[in-house]
Amino acid sequence: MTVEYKNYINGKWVESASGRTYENRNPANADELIGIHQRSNADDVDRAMRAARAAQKKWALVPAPKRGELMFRVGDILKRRKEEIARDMTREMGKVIVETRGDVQEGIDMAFYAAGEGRRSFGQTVPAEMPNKFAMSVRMPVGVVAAITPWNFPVAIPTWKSFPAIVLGNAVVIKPATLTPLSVIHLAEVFEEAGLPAGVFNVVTGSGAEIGDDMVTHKEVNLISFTGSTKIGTAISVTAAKHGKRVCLEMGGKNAIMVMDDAKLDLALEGALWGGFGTTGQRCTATSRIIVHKKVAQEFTDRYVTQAEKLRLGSGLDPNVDVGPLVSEGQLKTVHSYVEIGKAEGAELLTGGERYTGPGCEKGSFYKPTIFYNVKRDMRIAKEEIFGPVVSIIVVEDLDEAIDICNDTEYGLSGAIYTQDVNKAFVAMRDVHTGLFYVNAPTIGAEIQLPFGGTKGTGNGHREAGTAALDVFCEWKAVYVDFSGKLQRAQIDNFEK
Ligand code: UN1
Repeated sequence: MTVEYKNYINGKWVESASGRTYENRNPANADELIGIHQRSNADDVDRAMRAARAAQKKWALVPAPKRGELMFRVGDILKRRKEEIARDMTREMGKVIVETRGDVQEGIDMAFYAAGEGRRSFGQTVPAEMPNKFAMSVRMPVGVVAAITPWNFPVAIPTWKSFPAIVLGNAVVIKPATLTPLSVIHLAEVFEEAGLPAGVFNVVTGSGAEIGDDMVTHKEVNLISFTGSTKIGTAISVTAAKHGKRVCLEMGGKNAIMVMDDAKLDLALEGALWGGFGTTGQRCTATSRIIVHKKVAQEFTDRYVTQAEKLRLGSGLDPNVDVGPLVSEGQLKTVHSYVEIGKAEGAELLTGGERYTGPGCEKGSFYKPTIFYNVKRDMRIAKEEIFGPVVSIIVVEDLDEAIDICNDTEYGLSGAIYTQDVNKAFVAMRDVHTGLFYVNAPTIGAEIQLPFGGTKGTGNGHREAGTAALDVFCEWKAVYVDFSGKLQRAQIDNFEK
């Protein structure tokens, strides 16, 4: 029997105001209906936002260590439910089970990390310039956070946005990606079991086209935290500016691995395989360009193609499968259109470049791991985010050219170098203009205790995770306490004679 999942508003599971719903199907098998979800409209968003505002006022008064304790419980419950949530995630978005387990694990890590902030959330105390005066800064919650999250990390990214926000005294209304609502429904169940007060975490499912604007412009919203495409993020930024809302954006990437002539090739190949085809290439951090030194280009490429062709495609629930389907038919069309563009631009298609319909994959959105060679820096496949299993190999003369090409994109999320030369590694670390950088590891694999995000078109200067998250989800308040019993004029009374 098909389960109908509800919205979660003010601690209650409720139908959408319009009563409309939509289907959630398995991208590995279009015949499999996973569940029915609410198709929300502006009224649902309004209810959720008002509930969040009322709840936030009380939640902010709960001592932060208590809020942190609740987050420890959330982490424990997620640990207990890890396998079940991972399996549902594989069913709704396709990536292989080891990866969906990793996705939930990233949420568990974030729960324990954010929980600790309940007893930290450091501010500053500084000397005051007047006698008998005290100066300090304290962190204040921002208020109501509207989180708009993508389908590629259906648990991890919602936890990056909601866990620190909640420990820091905010309330959250989240709209998960249309394609992956179930993972966020599970998060709401976890919060419910952990005993989070009603209204602090709310889920409104539905399409961005229908409720995206309401999520951004609602009068109760103080901050919008968005992860998704640069096109939508930019539009959100413009709308938010008009409505005076704070915005934290994580958008696209066009990440490169640079393979130098002294690199350990086995290691670089393994990294390029994982970075390029892990999550079927659907990570913001995915390796979509390999910039390889001419001396090793041929050997690297030959071996890369051989290894890519050995990857096993199929249902992500099968433990022998390496690469799951793309998330949807729409995504498959986009990916394929880029393959056509690459061919038309004159890049050499070495492998892949077409849908895969092998045994067990007839009814899914599978696409063969695809490698282009002889890609030039100004080709569209070298510049635009594809978000699929398509890797472009660019051959270079030396490190300088590699770094130059690595930086020659409108994005700045992640970069990597494979080399045994510490000097080259440090030069690249300094000169590659990205928010994440890896030495002898691929472009994917960030850990939650460091800031996550990128430069240029990838973001708007903010970072998620790590201590950087505190600055997104808090306002600073500078507090001066004058215990002199008289008026002391700053910058004047301590200098005027
Ligand atoms: C994303 O690609 O949207 O660093 C997030 C990584 C993961 C997170 C990726 N920890 O690849």
